[in-house]
Amino acid sequence: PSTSVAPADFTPHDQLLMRRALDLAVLGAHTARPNPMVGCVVADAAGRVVAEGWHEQYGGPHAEVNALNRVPAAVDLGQCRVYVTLEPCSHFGKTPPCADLLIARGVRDVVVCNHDPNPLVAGRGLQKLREAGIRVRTGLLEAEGRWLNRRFFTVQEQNRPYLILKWAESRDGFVAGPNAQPVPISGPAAKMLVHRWRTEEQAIMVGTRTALNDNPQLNVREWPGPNPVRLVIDRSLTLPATHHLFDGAQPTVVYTNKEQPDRDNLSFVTVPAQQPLLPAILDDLNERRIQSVLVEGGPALHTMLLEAGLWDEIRVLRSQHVRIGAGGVVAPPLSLTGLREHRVIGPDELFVFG
Ligand code: AOF
Ligand code: ZN
Repeated sequence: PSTSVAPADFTPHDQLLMRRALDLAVLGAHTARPNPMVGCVVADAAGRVVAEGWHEQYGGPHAEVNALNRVPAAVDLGQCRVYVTLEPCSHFGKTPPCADLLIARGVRDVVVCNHDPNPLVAGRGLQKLREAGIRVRTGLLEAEGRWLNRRFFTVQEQNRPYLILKWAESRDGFVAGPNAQPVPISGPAAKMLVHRWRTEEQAIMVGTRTALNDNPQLNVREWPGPNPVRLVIDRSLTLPATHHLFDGAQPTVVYTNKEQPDRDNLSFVTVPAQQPLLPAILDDLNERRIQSVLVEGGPALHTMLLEAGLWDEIRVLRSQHVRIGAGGVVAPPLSLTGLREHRVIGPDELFVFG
């Protein structure tokens, strides 16, 4: 992410402490969702950290609560500054408002990274603090915070999950061989990375042809972390029931034109043939509170999403040594703009756009 310029009234030490709060927030990566990742640091008048906390668990205490609970009794909170990566909440949700807690505990100085777009908060937390006479400053490392919680912000602001398109292509730009024959493309390090990506998103999606040709498991094997929910499009229910996707090993949602009763870990969502498929899928994912989807292909699904402008990030792994040759399945077209990251991973290159 581009480094946001700190407004003039923030010192390098303020930045350091907010960076620490962002690092703490990340510790909730797999467990806070669909809530945002939030970190909080309490520093004394000399700028020394006296307590830290983060939002560890969905439904559990917020970052501020965890941090304030760890402040030693001898510390005067009126002399401290609280750094929190998200606007303290103002609502009674699963927990009482953090703004009220900060006020009650006598905090006088708060620095915030991002505003909370949640309509239940949306500025009211900051307002509460200011009305209590607390010094409140916002926007420190704003770009970093938005990047960290890009899934949460996308859902709140666009009412759809954050969409990551991922594919691996050969040196000559193919994703599969002639007749859609699966061809191993990425090396072991890139494969490990893809499994890590699977732990980071709530769902993973494939189109019909990929499901049919590759018989993918879409689970996490090479990295510690949770399995994503599997999503597959199978309009006329022609995929073989013996394929891994239907093994019941992981929650799986099938989008189809047909009516089909749910069975263990397998839900069928009927989208009538005349109804646009993508909006129906995104609405369903919203209802399931799925904030992000890793779309692992194939090119037909990717192209459909690209043409609809429905994507936030594209991650391409390009092999430097696998050549498929004429007649393969061509990778989706990619204009080489908006390159955010380029990395070498063993025999593969990673290009991230978005
Ligand atoms: C904070 N600090 O650490 C977090 C906040 O259902 P609840 O009560 O847990 O509220 C969830 C909402 O609270 C979430 O959607 C977001 O707006 C805010 N998250 N706020 O003050 C935190 N995680
Ligand atoms: Zn809160």
